[in-house]
Amino acid sequence: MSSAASAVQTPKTFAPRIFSGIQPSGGLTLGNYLGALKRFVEKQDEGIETIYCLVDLHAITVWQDPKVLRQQTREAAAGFIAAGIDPKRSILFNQSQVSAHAELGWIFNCVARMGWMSRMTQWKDKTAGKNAEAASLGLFAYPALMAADILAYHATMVPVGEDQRQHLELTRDIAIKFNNDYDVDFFPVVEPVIEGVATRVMSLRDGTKKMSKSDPSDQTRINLTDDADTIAAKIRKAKTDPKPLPDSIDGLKDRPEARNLVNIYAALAGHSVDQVIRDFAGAQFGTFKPALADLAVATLSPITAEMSRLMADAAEIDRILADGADRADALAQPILEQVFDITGMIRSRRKPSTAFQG
Ligand code: AQP
Repeated sequence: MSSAASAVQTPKTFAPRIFSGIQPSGGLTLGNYLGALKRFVEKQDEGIETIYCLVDLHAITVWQDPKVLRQQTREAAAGFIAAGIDPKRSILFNQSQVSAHAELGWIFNCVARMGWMSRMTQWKDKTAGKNAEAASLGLFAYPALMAADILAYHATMVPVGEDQRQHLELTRDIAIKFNNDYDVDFFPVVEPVIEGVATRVMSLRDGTKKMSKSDPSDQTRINLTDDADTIAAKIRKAKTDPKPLPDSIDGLKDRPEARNLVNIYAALAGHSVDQVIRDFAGAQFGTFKPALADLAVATLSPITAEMSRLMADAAEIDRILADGADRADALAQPILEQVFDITGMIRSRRKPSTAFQG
């Protein structure tokens, strides 16, 4: 611990600011939409400052074909805009265009501890049954980069799905350790925003497994690019049990596939799970699944159509990402400069006006 920075006065309160991201490691899924994207739009519409990032540096922690990655990044940007993110009101950009993420990520690699990282369940899940020695160092260090994504903006709230809860706890630990080590009150301790009935949308083929864009089977998920027939077919073939829907939530206990489809319906309709159970009590899946398919198609089709319209103009998407990156950079760079000051890095190429004043 250094006492050099202890004389420095730093802010104790932080203006509300939201940051969140999605990896362009595949096409966006219904899980990404309900667990994250839909709520990103709600937060934007509440008038809070919102920064949304396509985290391409995270995506390459597992192999990505460069051409496909570029395509998926543009497609994800189109998905955000089609779902309601307004690039004028929110900052929308891809991570690699703002170097502060990687630079602060390195600093946090030096703050986070090996033991913290090795306890991350996502690391364990992604290496389970595989040779962990062959996994990239980036995959192991992923949560430190995620902490940098958030803290480079002094973001205070992070809307995410349930699977990211542990990574956000680690972000809090990193902020607290940095503040303690350098005796400053510099980084906010962020609040996870994990809300709604669809914080964990499950696979259509296994109600105990998360719906994931990198699952080898396309039948496990609904993609935002799926057409109406594909959505209906995937829901029709979704795994269920032979019983009808119960007349109370308790009746969904130990029925993960039924629970998942009811949750998806509730999230798409904007109803409570209770309400859905009331409406469909005693119904067979032969009745419920077509109703769910109609609702999913009605919600997703306009988004899919708008995505494909936007995708026809890659240059316009790149322009939007460049503008977002410029605005993100303007917020992150002064914070990063202060981090360099706090940690004792000489910044003699910099204009004195940007130095850390405490
Ligand atoms: N199934 C899900 N239910 C609810 N929320 C979900 N999210 C992802 N899957 C679900 C939320 O979407 C945001 C972006 O996640 P990500 O793409 O950065 O990484 P992830 O959580 O690892 O998502 P995937 O689809 O499983 O990606 P891959 O397969 O590449 O690892 C996060 O807020 C996440 O909680």
